[in-house]
Amino acid sequence: MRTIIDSSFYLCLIVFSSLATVKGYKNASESEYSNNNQCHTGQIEYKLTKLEVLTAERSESVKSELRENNRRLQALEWQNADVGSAIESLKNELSRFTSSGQISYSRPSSEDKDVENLNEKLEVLSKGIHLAVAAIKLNNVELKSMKQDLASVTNNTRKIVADYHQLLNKEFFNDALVEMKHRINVRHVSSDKCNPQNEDKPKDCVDLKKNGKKSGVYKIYPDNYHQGFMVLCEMEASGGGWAVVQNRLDGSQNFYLGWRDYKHGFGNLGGEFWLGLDNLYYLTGHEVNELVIELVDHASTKKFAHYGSFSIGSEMEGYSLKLLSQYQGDAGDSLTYHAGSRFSTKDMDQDSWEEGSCAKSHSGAWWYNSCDTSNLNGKYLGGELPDNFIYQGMYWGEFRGAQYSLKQVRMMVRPRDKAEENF
Ligand SMILES: [Ca+2]
Repeated sequence: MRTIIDSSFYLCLIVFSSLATVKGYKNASESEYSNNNQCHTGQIEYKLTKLEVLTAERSESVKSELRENNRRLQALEWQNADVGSAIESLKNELSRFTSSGQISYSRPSSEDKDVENLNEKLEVLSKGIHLAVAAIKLNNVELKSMKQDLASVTNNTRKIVADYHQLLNKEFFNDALVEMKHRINVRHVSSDKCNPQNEDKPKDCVDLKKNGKKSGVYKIYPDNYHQGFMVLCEMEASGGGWAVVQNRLDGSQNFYLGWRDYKHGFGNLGGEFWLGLDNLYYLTGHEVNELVIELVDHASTKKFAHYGSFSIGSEMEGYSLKLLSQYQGDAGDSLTYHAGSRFSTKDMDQDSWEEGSCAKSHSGAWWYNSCDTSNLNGKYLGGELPDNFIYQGMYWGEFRGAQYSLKQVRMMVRPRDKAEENF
């Protein structure tokens, strides 16, 4: 019983220390956010997962202790029952013996003294048995109370384990992180509003175009990312005011890269590059954008696909293609199949193909479903491809099919309701 109570107390300690740890993480993370506005979600999530595993192991050990104690209690009950039945049979034995003793009173007087002694002994023995029976009754009462205690401890432990699981599940932490991020963003936005200098800063390429800027690389400061980042703005094509998200034109940049590269962006804004999923989220995550994709094949045929509504989710949402609609163009729609899918890379499989990885299988990184009708971060292979290279190239299914690697691709976004000229 003592062990069980100790275990419960220990589990309480774990829960409270976990709470304290969560609080600690929260405070630490918040301060990191405040200091440099960098989201260390990955690191925090890793620590939380580790904590989850550790505490789950501890809880399992408490449960196993409880099981062991239940087993011991059961054994004690059985033992007690054995003792009870042994005493009962002894009592019967004694009663028979007493009866035979009483019969001996009618025997000759020379044996009277012996019989008297025998009866005295029997009396003592009988008292002893009564005492033993009383002790057993007491023991039974104690056992009953022990069982009640054990049930109550088990019940409490179950409640603690349930509370603690609820506390430690990932959803809880994700919610906490999202809330933290939101609060920090709000703080930054409000501090931007208090700072008149920020009012003049361009939030996107449309602002720069309104200020008469030509195509080129500029630093922009989206509302939800006050530190800003560099972006290539296209001011002439398709009405201008476009932020270029991806540019491929000669195969000089390797695009078969991992999650961190796609998250932060890579390449040269003056040549081939991927702007980065974080930046794409800052541009499109909080307001509806337009997306235009320009495609050129090796015969210099130019096509385009335009989507009137486009937005991607945060890293927490897997940078999912959460809004994509209103297609128009002459290239055909080879992206709607991917709407709603999360982004996948060779080291981060978030596609809908359960048995394998689309990113690995098709040598790219994309909003793979299971798997693709376009693969614009696929290999830069150059034109028609042999059968065994199907889906491997930088392709757009509706334009030249999956067995053709295009010559040039450019993806661009701009806020839908801000642009001066319609597409
Ligand atoms: Ca998969």
